[in-house]
Amino acid sequence: PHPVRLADYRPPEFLIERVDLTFELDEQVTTVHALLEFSRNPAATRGDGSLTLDGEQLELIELKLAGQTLTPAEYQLEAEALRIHRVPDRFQLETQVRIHPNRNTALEGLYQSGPMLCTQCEAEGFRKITFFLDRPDVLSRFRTTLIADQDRFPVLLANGNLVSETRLPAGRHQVIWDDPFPKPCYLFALIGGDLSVVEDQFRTCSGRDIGLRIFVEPHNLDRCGHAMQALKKAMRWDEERFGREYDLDLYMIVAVSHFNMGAMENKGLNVFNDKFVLASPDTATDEDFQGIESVIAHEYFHNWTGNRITCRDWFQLSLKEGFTVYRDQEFSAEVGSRDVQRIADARFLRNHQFPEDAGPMAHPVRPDSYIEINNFYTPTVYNKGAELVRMQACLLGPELFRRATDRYFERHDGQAVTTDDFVRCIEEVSGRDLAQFRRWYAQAGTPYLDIEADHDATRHLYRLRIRQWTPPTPGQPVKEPLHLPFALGLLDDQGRECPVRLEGDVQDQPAGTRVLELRELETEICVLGLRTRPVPSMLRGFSAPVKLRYAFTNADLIHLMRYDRDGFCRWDAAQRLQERLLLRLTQDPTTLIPDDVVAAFRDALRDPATDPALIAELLTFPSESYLADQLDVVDVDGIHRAHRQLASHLGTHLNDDLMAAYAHNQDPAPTEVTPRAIGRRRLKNRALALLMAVDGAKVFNLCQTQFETADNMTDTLAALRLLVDHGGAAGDAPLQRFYERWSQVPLVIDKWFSVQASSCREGTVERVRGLMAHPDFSLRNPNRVRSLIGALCHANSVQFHAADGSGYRLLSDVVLELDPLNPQIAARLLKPILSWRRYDAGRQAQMRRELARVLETGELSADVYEVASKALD
Ligand code: BAL
Ligand code: ZN
Repeated sequence: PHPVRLADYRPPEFLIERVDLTFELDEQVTTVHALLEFSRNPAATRGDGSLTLDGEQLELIELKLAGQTLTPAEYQLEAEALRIHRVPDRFQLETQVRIHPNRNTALEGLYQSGPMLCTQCEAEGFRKITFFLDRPDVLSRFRTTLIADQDRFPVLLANGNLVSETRLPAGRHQVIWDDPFPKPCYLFALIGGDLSVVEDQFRTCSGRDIGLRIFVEPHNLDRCGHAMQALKKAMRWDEERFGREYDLDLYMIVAVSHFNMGAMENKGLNVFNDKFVLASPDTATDEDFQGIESVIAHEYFHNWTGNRITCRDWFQLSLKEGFTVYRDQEFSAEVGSRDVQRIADARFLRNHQFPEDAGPMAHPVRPDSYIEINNFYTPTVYNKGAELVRMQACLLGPELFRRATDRYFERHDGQAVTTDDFVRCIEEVSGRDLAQFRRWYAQAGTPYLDIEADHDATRHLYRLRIRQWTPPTPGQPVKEPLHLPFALGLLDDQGRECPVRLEGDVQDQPAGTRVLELRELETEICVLGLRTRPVPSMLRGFSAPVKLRYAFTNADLIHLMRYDRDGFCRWDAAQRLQERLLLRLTQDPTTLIPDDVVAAFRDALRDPATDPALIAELLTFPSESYLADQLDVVDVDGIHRAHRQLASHLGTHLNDDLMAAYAHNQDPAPTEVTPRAIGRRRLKNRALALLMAVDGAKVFNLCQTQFETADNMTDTLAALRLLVDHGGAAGDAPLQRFYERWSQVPLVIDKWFSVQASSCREGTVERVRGLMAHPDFSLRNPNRVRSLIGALCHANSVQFHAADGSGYRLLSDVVLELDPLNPQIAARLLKPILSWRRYDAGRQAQMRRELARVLETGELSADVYEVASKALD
């Protein structure tokens, strides 16, 4: 397969103004009739007079140009294209093709999910539905006619507004939809099925009433309430915060059980992985509830950032994804806790994006080449992309940033644009030059800030020296300095905020955070008027996605943990203390755990003024995979042992306080999912986990009782995980009971698989192999694959990296079996062995062998080929 390069971008030679599609829907054979109005694009250079359309796995039945059937001599049909040798400047093209939804296991294009038919077209799935210019810069008006058996497919949906519904002979019916907004074909969607609907309404800021509908299979009807509430909140928030009003009269969401991604923002007809729609307290965890709220909001926000303004090409994916993730993070921060949200953002970046930047698939937020675009729906494009938007918002401040986004929406509505166009709006409104900032979009890798400080007690001067550098990444050996906001606070020895006064300040500085800007390789910040040495609180709010290195003393970190007003820095201090200890314990299990550190965690537990959710975060250790990233050679077993050792130490020395926190946060309203109730449950279950790290019948019984009596899934699952991890064979009975209780609810059975696959219990790899033969397991359902194979490979370092290589073998066996079915999911699974270079020689050899085995095997998809070959490069 050949790479596609940003440098080769050319505007499309033809545009398609109108698209009229008629589907005769059937699981086995669907006929797609397309009437397309082409015209030459005046902005493009003229080619050789031919037209090339994208098309894959389409059986061509009819091809007419301007009403005339074309003879085989007039066109050429290739595996992935249809070339018509000669076309005029303006013409109508008519095609008819056959496709086979029930054979579509890749879940791109039109496919069957259980009893339903549904579509997924982003990024390049529309070419599996009909011949088209399948690229995001071709925007067309779509009209869609759906014809199907009335009994099997009573509900027929497509984008836009409903035009008509007609009964047809022989038990069939026809429904016509029209979307007045021009859109790229990746936003096309249709649904056919026997679905029930939950309806509601939303009155927009201008007084228009919008019909809101969530379609699900009938037995799921009572689990849509949370999603509907989230949708209404998101619609209001987008009006208030970004001035964005919804445009169509109808907003539809459909939940499907087979879906590669989380959800898809198709215009007016979002298709969702049912995991991000369906919830009731007995079947969904707090995390699920929060995930639903944020994904519902994310897809809704795409209506403006993605749909009304879309991407010129797929290299610009972060234009819509980075901005939309920023918007959903801000929404979650405002409806929940800003500190806790920011901690979650930072943790995600550290656990997933930083390792990507440090591995063989490292790429800029705006990549400059790809083999398979599906491989670039990544933490870098999404989450680092969101950080770039956030940094620009931080540099401008809220008012100017709002003016800049207003300008962006106004100027580019209805267009397909680039990340550069976005930055230009920021520059124009603010009058700032962001030329250097733009490097963030083009340069891969995580920058380091190496910081040193000294205090001059006679001159009352505090000096910070900051050196920034970015390690090389594949294809980018040399890195340039970046422009970034550095939010700084200084705490005195009583924990009070000091003013950050700099030389040349004309105004008095209030005490508190000051946002400074770094641009140079080395920057010196000289703060005046400090009699005593302060403790620096740096990168407040995680003001830039960088790795900060500074020789904090334990006392500094304890001080920040205790006094910092900035939730991120408080958490970061706790993380640094834990990381330091865990890495020392990894190297030497006899390392002493200092009493003052234990006392700091005790103080956090006892602090009545702190949100329980934040206390839970302070007590949650850096993940084993994050710790692995901090070592030159990963010590899988040492890290796991250190994790258990620290948990057990805290469990022992904080026993009374943990017990008290557990008892105090036994929720009086166990089925409530408010941020407060969620935070209390989180703290309670973190306390339980630390207590369970110490052997003892009393706590084990407590955990068992929680499992048996809990009436919400958060508590049930937290207890089940602990019983399985710590109970050995005693975990089997609860697992069996859980299965029997929930065997009819697939999303809960996903959890049953995942608890077993992520358990640190010996023999997990073998058990996962056994579970692959379980009647409920299927490689054809991505949620199932993620819950079993994904959980083992991505969330269970110690078992997956078993020294005998059994985890790697299982992974490559699955990838090889899955690739012909669903390449997108197969390629994603490979992630944990891409960084093989970071392990010991024995594991390296085993991972390399499995990657080579994958690469050597017959016909690989472009998806898997790209990932595996880059890893071995
Ligand atoms: N556009 C793909 C799914 C999402 O990011 O919303
Ligand atoms: Zn998105």
